[in-house]
Amino acid sequence: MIPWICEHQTSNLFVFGNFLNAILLRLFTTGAFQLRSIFFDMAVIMLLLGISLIVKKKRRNAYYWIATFLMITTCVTNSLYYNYYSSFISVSLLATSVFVKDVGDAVMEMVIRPCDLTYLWLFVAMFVVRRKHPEEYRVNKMAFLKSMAVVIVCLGIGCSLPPYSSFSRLYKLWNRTMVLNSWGPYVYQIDDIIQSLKPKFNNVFGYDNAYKKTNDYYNENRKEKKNNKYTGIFEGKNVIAIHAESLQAFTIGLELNNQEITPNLNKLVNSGIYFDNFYAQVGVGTSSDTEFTYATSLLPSNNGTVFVNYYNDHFVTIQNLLKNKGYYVFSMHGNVGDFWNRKAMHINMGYDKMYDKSAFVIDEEYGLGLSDESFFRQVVPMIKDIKENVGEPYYGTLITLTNHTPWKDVELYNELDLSMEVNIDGETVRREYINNMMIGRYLKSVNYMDKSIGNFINDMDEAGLLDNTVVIIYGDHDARIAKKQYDYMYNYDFENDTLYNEEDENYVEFNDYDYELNKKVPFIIWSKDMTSSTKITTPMGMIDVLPTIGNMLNVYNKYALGKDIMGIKKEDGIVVFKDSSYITDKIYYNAKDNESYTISNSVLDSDYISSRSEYADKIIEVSNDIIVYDLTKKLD
Ligand code: GP9
Ligand code: MN
Repeated sequence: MIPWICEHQTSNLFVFGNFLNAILLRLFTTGAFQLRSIFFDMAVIMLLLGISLIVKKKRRNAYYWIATFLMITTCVTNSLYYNYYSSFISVSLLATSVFVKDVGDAVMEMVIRPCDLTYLWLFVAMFVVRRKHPEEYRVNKMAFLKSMAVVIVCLGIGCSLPPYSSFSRLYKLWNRTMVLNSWGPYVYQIDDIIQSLKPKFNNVFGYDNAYKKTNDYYNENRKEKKNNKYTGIFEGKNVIAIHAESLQAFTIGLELNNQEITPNLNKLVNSGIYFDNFYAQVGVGTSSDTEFTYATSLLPSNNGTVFVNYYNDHFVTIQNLLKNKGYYVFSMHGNVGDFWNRKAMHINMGYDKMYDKSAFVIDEEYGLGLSDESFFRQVVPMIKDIKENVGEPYYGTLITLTNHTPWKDVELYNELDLSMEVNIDGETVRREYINNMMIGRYLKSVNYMDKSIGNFINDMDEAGLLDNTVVIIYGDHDARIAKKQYDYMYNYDFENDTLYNEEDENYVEFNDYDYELNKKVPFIIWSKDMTSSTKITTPMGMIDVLPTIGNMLNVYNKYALGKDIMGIKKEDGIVVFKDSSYITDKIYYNAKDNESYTISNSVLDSDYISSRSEYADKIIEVSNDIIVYDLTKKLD
């Protein structure tokens, strides 16, 4: 291809060398390979080659060296970083002083493998070729146009190849490994730079207007702190908050085959405070959106994710509020620390320390990484060490991992059998039912997570770590299981091994609204000394957690957009989702179709929907402006 464009030896080496390095990077890191990605490698290389053909000849040399340096640096840094973090580097991390300190330490500790330096061969080769072929290059417009034609063809072929879901991953950028596998290292790094710099441009336009609207909102809606019988009930206690991956509320209390799916959580529900009308309010940021909303009582960002794009913003968080009351605040998670950019964002949220994958012995891996059972087993002595050597009170967030979709290897960690034996005309017949379906795998994985949490609670008790301690458990979002899986689970006809239809008396309707309402996640507050159970049925969102547990811990965030659920009436609860839909105790309002679904048969005032829709739009706008324009600092 290159001779068709130009006869330069340097150009040939530039294209071949950078293309080979990109292949080597995949080989020395993920080992994965998607055909589409090499077309994107070639597109970037040919774009840079084309530019070299119209750069003035006295700058041509410098251009080649700079372009080659950037391409080789992309490969070397990602190869090094992957070896240490099993993920790929981001310029956004380098922008935080904390990260530079960490990466400084990390680089010192990193074992630099020989393969991490192989990419440097291209420097040597470029040097030799430039010495042997110092011929001057004239500007070659035709060759430039031919290069651009190759770029367009490569982009076209790349985009025409699967997986097509990868376009959203470019925007979300939550799983860097998937993005690099799908788009190649050069497009990955360009995307990372864009995603990291995007917030800086947002700040330039619309700031004053956003500040005025937000300031007016708080002046008109200033909520003085109101006490109630729950105020300060946990003040000064240790807090362990379990971020339960993809745990949905329908699993609580569920029995199949006379087997409880969540026997341990059921015990906590039946002896603690259980919010059974609780919803996550996530956007593209899923887990990280929940962490953000839980900590700040703000809704996730409308553009990008806070953890990746606004990790440097100033927020009032429960972590900082408790730190100001003398708490030691930590987070623990068995995945790499920069997944969702947590390493940078957790420090910014106020955690004193994030214990990520590198803090654990990776002795058992399922799904995304360290198994929950091993994670929780290792966490107990770590908390004991904190108690003894750092002191109390402490607040710890424990983020689980195993129950992450798609639960493909669930049989490796849970033998729970969800097939059913039925007696038909005196003969016992076994029906597979949901046993091998996605929803069956999910329930087996939830059962495993429940067992892991049950073991954790017991181990903590045996270690004397439940005294003076509150345990909070919340599902971080729904498990993204298709509606038809639920239809099957609720409408399976065991006798005839088929599904009931709508005429059958046993048919259970599970419509689109039921599917949305089914996305509830559990929210449990429990402590060893609780003597009775309390069930709260007020509609509650993740945004209400900070005001609710903050009141119990006696901390207050005046910028919280949520409500202390213990201080409002059931009819005042409202859960606003990112598309402006919302749930109250009476309706589910679907903003997309401007349709409402009745939850309880009540007569609605004429402005019931319009007033709540206005409220929903307002808190979405205020949340987004605070994030995009980093307004908390200014409001303060
Ligand atoms: C990743 C884990 C899962 O470490 O928290 O993130 P999710 O895919 O649920 O956002
Ligand atoms: Mn999650």
